[in-house]
Amino acid sequence: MPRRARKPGFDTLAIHAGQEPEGLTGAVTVPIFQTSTFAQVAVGKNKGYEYARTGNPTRTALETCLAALEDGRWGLAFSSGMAATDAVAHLLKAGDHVVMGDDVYGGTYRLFVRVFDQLGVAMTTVDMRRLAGVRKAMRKNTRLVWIETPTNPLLKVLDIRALSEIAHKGKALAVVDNTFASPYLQNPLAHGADLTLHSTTKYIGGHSDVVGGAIVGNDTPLRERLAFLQNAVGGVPGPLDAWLVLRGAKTLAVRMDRHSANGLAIAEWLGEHPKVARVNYPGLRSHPQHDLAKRQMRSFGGMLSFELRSGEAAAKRMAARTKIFALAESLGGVESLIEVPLAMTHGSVRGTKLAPPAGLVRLSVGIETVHDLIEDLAEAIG
Ligand code: P1T
Repeated sequence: MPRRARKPGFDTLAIHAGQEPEGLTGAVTVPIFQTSTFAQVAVGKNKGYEYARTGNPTRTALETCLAALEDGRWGLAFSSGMAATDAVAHLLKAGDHVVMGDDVYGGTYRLFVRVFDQLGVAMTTVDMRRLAGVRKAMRKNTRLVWIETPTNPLLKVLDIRALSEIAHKGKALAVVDNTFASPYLQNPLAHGADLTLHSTTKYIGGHSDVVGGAIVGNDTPLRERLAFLQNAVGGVPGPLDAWLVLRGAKTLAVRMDRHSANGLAIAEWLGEHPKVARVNYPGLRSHPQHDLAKRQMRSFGGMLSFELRSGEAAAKRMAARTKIFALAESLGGVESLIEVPLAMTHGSVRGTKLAPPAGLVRLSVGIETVHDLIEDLAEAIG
């Protein structure tokens, strides 16, 4: 991209960062370098790539683009959000301690309590809306503070700046799982976080056709450690998957605007429905952290959750009845999805203090015509 005095805008970066026309043919779209290895010029001399687990030009384009979108110095792409989370967890060693929010994606919690716990890494979960509780949870050996915001599935909004300060005071890394917001709505590095992490399966990919993950940061030694883990552990995306995520990223801004508009309209509609007991959406004035969300986020996205007055059985009935909203795990695609977290995405927190209400319904509001979505929900609520 030509150098300019003013930094290019988000939409321009999404389409051009790391994506110069290809040198040999001028192809405007980054090619899918579907190769596992690269011929070397001489022993010890190559053209920047040697083996595709270590690096692949399609993946490099994606990593450069994601770094630009999060306004970070570097990006690393992984084969899934969990592979990215695993790389961060591998920065820890036996005897270290993690402080994590008490409402996170079930798989994130599971990785720490079922895998890293076995390796000697302890964890405390705490309601991160209360900073005093977070300070109390910090120990001498706390090396990681895991901040997912907005949270999955209760849409709590956490103060990235304040939590990063607490982490840094205790010499711990502040890592934000930015999956629900996407880089278009929230840039955690600008609020003091050390790393921002994504399941690119969700909004960045945007079309429910690929699984991927990413980490973006500014600190160079941290990049070296994570790039080492990316290669040593090997959870890398293949070239086609990297390309699909990169293609999704190009339209992230326009999609997020529509997700946010549809999300707000549906949250407001649900909020007035007589059968709905409560709606969790950061864009509603009634959300307890609405002011913080306005400071920290550009808009509020397409994720929301709610409870029906008549409880769990009614929630499950409703989730099975929608016609446009597909009953499915995952989120962030152009099509709307509905699910019951405790029975689906958050089964691994069942029986713990992290368990969401059994009757909680979660929506990933897509970019379809909003009246059709509201009609679908109205008929399913009955
Ligand atoms: O599925 P994967 O790409 O490995 O990403 C894991 C992940 C990480 N962080 C958050 C906030 C997530 O929501 C997820 C995956 N979540 C779902 C599949 C879901 O339906 O909530």
